[in-house]
Amino acid sequence: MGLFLHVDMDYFYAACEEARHPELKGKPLAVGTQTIENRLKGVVQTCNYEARRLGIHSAMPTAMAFKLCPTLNYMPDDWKHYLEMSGRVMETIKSRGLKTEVISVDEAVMDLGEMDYGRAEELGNELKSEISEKLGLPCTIGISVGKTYAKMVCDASKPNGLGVLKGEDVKSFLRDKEVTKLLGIGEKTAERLKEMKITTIGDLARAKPLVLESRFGSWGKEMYLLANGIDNGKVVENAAALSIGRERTFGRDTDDLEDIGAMMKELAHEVMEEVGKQGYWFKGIGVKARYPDFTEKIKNRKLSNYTDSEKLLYSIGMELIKPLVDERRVRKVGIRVYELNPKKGQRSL
Ligand code: TTP
Ligand code: MG
Repeated sequence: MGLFLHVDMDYFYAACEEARHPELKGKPLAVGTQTIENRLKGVVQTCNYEARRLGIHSAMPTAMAFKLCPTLNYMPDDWKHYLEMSGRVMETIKSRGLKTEVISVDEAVMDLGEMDYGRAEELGNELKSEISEKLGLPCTIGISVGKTYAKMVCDASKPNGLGVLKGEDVKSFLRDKEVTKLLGIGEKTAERLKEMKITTIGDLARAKPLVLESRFGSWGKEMYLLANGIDNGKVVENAAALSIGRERTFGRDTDDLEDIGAMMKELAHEVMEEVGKQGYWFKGIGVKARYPDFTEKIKNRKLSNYTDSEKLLYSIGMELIKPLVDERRVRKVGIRVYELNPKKGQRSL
């Protein structure tokens, strides 16, 4: 089995703020959805580890965060800056010329092929120092025999760590963890598994694959294999580069179509700013709704022709999102464009 290397930036938005405002380092800091003046009305997007030690975390109302830490340092979301930093991080990671998938603004995974553990660890350390020296940002790296395991060992090594999980250790690493720690298993699936007396990944590994398949379809078989140390996940090159999107959390959960419309308008505008800057036509439109229980639904539509119309993006985005919020509160919405085609004379993909 080949090796995979997963990179996840530590407390990313807040780390970007620390990098350009070093005086913020070493003290609790949160980045939130609202301006400084309205800081008590929003939610925490992320916070540094000093703040986490006080119990503050992503998605917590900022009012609560300030209760936990009245001297909390606060910065308003500056996504343009974080996106720019993200681009520079990804450039550094891709500079090795290995097959790389950008997973989110602060996460990427690389296929290391037949590289051995020693060389993989060396590469991990090189990337960590390069990202730290060039950009002043900390990150954590996980290396393992599967895409999922590399991410899991990365999570387990945070912050500022480098974890290597060898093939022979995967099963014992997984055994006592709760099923929700296995990527893709959310609260709902966990509950259904619990009814089958499966609570740990070890339980899942011992379950009957046919029973799992009958309950959960092909995903049932996949989770059984994952629990048994078999990870068939592939690195899909440039997945994120092929779409441009924005998503944002509401100050409080809402099912008000007016609020949602206003947010979608803002997000569509931001997407088009970026699309315009990079010079693309687009053909695909996708929306996403995240609910208070952190489950998500997405909807996509392919247009018959390429376009660069913000108005069209917004109106189709609204059409797609409406059924997703029908009588359900949402915590976060997102909109993205894909199937991009570079305009003439501008930079190509
Ligand atoms: P994460 O990688 O989940 O979190 P993080 O990088 O802040 O912290 P760490 O990885 O060390 O645990 O998310 C990346 C960025 O995405 C995060 O910096 C801010 C943003 N984000 C939100 O805006 N809202 C959220 O609820 C979460 C979880 C993240
Ligand atoms: Mg992160």
